Amino acid sequence: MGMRYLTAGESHGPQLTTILEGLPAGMTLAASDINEELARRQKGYGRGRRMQIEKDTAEIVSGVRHGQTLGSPITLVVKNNDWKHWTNIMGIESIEEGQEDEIKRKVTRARPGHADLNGAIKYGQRDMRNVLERSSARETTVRVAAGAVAKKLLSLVGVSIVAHVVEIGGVTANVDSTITLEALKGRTESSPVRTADPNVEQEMMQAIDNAKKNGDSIGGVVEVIATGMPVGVGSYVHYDRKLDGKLAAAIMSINAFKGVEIGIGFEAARKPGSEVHDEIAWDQEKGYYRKTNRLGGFEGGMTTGMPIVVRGVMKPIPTLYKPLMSVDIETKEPFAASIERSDSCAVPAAAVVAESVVAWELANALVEQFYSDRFATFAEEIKRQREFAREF
Ligand code: EPS
Repeated sequence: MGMRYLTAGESHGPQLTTILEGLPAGMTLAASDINEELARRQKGYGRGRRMQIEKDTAEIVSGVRHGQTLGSPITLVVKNNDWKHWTNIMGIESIEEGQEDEIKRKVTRARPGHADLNGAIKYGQRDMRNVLERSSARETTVRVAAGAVAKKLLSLVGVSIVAHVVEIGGVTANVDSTITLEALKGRTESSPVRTADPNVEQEMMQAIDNAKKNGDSIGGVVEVIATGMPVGVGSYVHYDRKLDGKLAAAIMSINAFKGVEIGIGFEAARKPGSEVHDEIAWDQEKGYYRKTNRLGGFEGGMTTGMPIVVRGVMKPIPTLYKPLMSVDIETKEPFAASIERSDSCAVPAAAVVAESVVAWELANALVEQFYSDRFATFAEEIKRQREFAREF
């Protein structure tokens, strides 16, 4: 038995919704656990005007009673404040033929790098608003809400997780590898670009300013670190149960993400085996451990008990003030794709999304492996696994 979640909602529709299923009953959960994470996602230098309109908060409308999960589906709702400006354009009821031009804000000009054209062809939509409303990264709001519930579960069983920005527009952070997760959290939370390296913070912000000034956008790299996972979560037995594979898929599922690495990742291609693998050691207190963590917490598709380190690459947002050439699907004429508003950089926000999707996968892997309908029994099983691994 595992967990699953579904999200629904359009960027300028009335609300975003997610339904989470499979969490054990008896876990403490409050709306504030979720709202703190939603606020983190909205922050970050380089965001556009839409984030000033929204103040994302989740309402829990099912699955929780008096602060505890019931074991039934948990439904979370986040209202779009912007909906009030879009009520007619995004209306549910059918409209008269003559009203089309006035009401629909029809999009026939495909923006390069977006889902617009492929989505329009796939669903046979002559109005690409029917695609972009859902392909918008606005959807990540409820993925962060789902991730917040997963993070709560992880925190209650001794797993901590944090994401930070390691690169923006070619400016790279240099973070001491011995930094504790708590210190990393503290530093990133007070940084406008969510980096733990104060020396490059200004430079990153400058890179964002430059991009904005040039009507351009920039991408970057985010890193998620999770500590406290017990040994042996995941599987070497089946390809579709390898936990590192699931994390890779989760990172790649985030809007605008184009690559993923675990541990030293692509660097491993350029090093001999003796500099890639981590030596195994044992001591009374910790049990088995690795002297280094170049493999980022995974061997054989399973956790090693070392910190999990996953990195993701976000491309620059494709909505550009500086136009790229494209084609109008009505006229087939070329045009320069331009826009009204956009984020020039959403990498700091994407770090929170990456943290959330990784948290979900880790929580799900624990629920699958140590399943109980009752949260206390589930937590007890995880504790037993840790003791077993230490004494093995
Ligand atoms: C987005 C376009 C912008 C962003 C949006 C993602 O929205 P709008 O079209 O309303 O200006 O602000 O991000 C969010 C709304 C969000 O919550 O992160 C897009 O096209 O992907």
